[in-house]
This record gives sequence, C-alpha cells and structure tokens, in this order.
Amino acid sequence: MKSIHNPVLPGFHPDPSFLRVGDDYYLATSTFEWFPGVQIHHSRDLIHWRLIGHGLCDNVRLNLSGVPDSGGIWAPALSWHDGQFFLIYTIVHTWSLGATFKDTHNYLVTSKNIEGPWSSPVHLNSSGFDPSLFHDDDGRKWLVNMRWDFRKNKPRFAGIIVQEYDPQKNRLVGPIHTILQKKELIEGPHLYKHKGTYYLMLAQGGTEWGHGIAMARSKSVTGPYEIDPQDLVLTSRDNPALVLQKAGHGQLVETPAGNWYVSHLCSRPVGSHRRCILGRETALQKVQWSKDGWLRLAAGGIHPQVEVPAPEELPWTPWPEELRRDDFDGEILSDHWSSLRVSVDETWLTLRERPGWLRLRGRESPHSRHEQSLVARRLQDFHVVATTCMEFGPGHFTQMAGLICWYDTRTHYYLRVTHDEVLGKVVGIVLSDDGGYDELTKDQIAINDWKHCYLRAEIDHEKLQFSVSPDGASWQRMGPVLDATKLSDDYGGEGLHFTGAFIGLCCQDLGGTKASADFDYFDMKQL
Ligand code: 6LW
Repeated sequence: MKSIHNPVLPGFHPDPSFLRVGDDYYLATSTFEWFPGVQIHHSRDLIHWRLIGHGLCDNVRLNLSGVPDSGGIWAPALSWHDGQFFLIYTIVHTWSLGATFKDTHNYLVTSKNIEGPWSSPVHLNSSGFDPSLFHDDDGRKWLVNMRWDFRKNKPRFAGIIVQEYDPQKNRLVGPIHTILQKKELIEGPHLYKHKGTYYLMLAQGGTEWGHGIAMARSKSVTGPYEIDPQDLVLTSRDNPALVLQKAGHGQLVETPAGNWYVSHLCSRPVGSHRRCILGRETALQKVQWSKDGWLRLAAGGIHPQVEVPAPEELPWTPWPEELRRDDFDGEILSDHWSSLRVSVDETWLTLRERPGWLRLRGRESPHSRHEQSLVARRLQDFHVVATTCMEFGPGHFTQMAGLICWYDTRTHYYLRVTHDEVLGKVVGIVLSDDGGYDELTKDQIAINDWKHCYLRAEIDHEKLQFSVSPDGASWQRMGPVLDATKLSDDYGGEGLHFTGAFIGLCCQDLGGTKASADFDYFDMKQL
C-alpha cells in the first residue's frame, strides 16, 4: 500500500491551501514577511511534492517594506474555475500591543497558468483575514473570511462573514452575512458544496497547541449553519505525545476516484521547552463522509497520522531531488531562496558581477524592517549543517557579513565578519534574543591573514554550534552551543510568531557606503 508520509512539506509551510485541477494537486502556503510571496507546491500522487513557484514575485504586485515580523502575507486560498486559477491572500500591515489593530487587506490575483504570470491584485475587503473564494455550481462566487474586531471588551474574532463576489465588476457586491460565531475562536474558513449541502470548514482554537478543524453545514450558502455535533474533526490538543502537534487549518480535496483528503498545518516540538524549530508545516489526512453527512478521519478518531494511505489510483510520480547546495553559477537566484519584505534586485544582490559568486551589497541592520541584504533558506530538517565560503574586506565596524540563523528581526544568531579598531578583521557571533542585542566578544578571533572565511552552522535539534575555517578543511568551533529552539514561534514575547527558522547569508553596511561581500556557495546538508 502506498503511503503519504507527513509532514509532506517539512519546515515553515503554514496555512496550506489545497487544490486539485485534473490530475494535478497544489498546496499554497503563507510566507509572511518573506519574499517572494505565497509558495506553491505541486504533486501528482499526494506523496511527492515539488516547489513550482510563487504567486507574488515582484515589488509592484507585492511590497512588504515595513510590515511587522509575522505580518505580511497570511493564509493564501487557491481555487480554480473555468480555466482560471484564483489566488486570494491577506496582507497584514499592523501589529499593535494587546493585538488591537491589525489592518488586514484581502486581495485576489488570477492566472490561466499556476506558474503565472498572475494578474495585478484586486483589493476585495479589509475586514479580517483568511479569505477564501467559493465557486458555487449556479455560477455565483462567494468570499468568506473571518472578521476582526479591535474594540475594547469585544472578542477579536467576530465571526465568519460571507459576501458575493462579482467577477464582471471585479468586486464584492450585496450584503455581508455573518454566518457563524462560536465561543472558541474560528478562522481559516473554506466553503464547499457536497451532495447539495454547503459545508463550512474552519480552523478552531487558534493556530497553536489548541488548534483543530471544525465543520458546520447549511442548505443555503448564507446560512443558517448547523454545527457539527462532534466538536472537532481533527486536533492534537488533547495528546501532547502525538508527533504532529498544533494540527488544524484544513482544506478539502476529492480525487477523481472519490477519495477525500484534507490538508492541515502541524508542528513538531523539540527539546524540554517543546519548541517547534521547523515552524508550522503541512500535512495531509485521509477523510471520509459519515452516514449522517459529516466529515471524519478515515483512520478513525480525531488525531493526525504520520503515515496516511495514499490514493492507490494516482500514478507514483517522484520529482528530481531538491538541490541542497547552491554554487551560485546561474544568473538568477533559485526559487528556494527568500529575501525579507522586498524582492531581490541588482542594487543589492548580483550573480553577474562576479560569475560563480553571490555578491551582497551591505544595507540596513538585522533589526530593520525595510532594506536588508539577506537571503535565506528554510530549515527543513532537525539536523543540518550549513556551510558557506565568503570573501569580505570590511574597513569599519559598521560593515558586517556572514552566515545567519534567523527567526525574525528580534531573534537571530549571526556568525559575522567585521572590522575591529584594535584587532582588524575579526569573526565572531552577534545575536538578538527577543529583541536584545548582544555580542559574544570573548569568542571573537582576528583573521587578518584569511583570504577566505568559511562559515558553518550545525543545528542538531535544540543545539546550534557555529564553526569557522580559513580553508574549508580545518575547522574551529566558534562560541558556545546556542539554543536553536529560540528560533521558533514558541519563543519570544512581544509581537506575532507565525514563521519558522531560516539559515541565510547577509551583509550590512550601516555607514551607507554599500560595502559588498562575496559568497562562493551555500550548502545545507541534512545529517
Ligand atoms: C492565519 C490564521 C492564524 O492566517 O494565523 O492565528 C494566521 N490564526 O489562520 C497566520 O498563520
């Protein structure tokens, strides 16, 4: 029997939106402050997935400059109708203390082809987040989203609303209906029609440890909706021993042979603090309809399974293995890299100026939400070694470059080369721990005679160890073993925490002279 091994998208891939078009299956996931926006993965058998691109790839369609950490793009919803893909997403602009205001703008882009080009964004509404478009069989289209309430003494989650979308006018029309409100917070709504009944699938309980998938149904799209007598279809909230925690935020797909699968997010905690360094990941479960017309896990019960029976009728379709090493031999950066808030461009990143090398021109500090020169890859395994070879001649302490283990602007560990007035060129660790900047000065070493500086980060579950080398052969450890679990949603005070850990390359020039650093390769080996 063929099996789907969860998570199907390991590492930071939250809020999956799941779609089938003919023989092709797609998963779109949230990217928050990372650019390009909305990752799209493709599969033919639900077992093997490959990244095929992003929905939002240029600064004209998407400029996230200044958005808060874990703001930006939330919860994309992919759909398809009549030869056209529809991608709906939220841009979250604001985080304010006490989670009062959010400023959530919902947009639609369309394309004939999943790989784009996508149309210019159409603004739909800004009343809340997690919008999703439902194409009814009578030709009408409906937008559903959660409504946000910022007022004092009011629940922030003010219910699920639905409004008609007119594709000719390119806007929402008619009245707004509040179709469901519950005591527990509900979000991530998706609408379906099955055997003449409208079903509303919801994320319930918040996206953390209490997360789950709930259902409601109605004879009319605008309600009233009857709540599933079984509180949750899927959750891990009652069992901390399950491998897949935080399970929730689902979307449903039917295969041509009538098998049903639901995508959902999940997280795998490590260490005594139970923090999830790979962020919220994407998993699939097999589901079926009960005699009384409710959706249930095919495995029985309510818990997410790691091994799930794959649809036997779909042809085994593996993809070429994803390259973990980048020698920077091309002229454009591969799709696996992400930058912060704005797209990569030749003003700060070039593969052309020195062929075979990635050149980064230094810009703002690692605490900046505007113009950082940083590119990074998701951490997708619990044990990895990331290595790079850098050439960099800093002339001042304001110039830095190196290898960074990143959660967000407030929390990261940075193995960097810089200039010290007394020692000259030095390599050492600087870090930001929940917003607090620190330098591990006693571990810093002078490297004036190193032409190249090889930098290495090994993450082994909760441990992070940096090393350096002048030749890539003889390595010396740099600094103490650091706590890798801080690079997670489960650490940190102020702000939103919805992303995951990345390892990347970066360069700063806080004097504004754009000093550059060159990187020969980046290798992220899974151990
Ligand atoms: C997502 C929403 C949520 O849009 O987190 O807390 C958001 N709830 O469902 C980001 O993943």
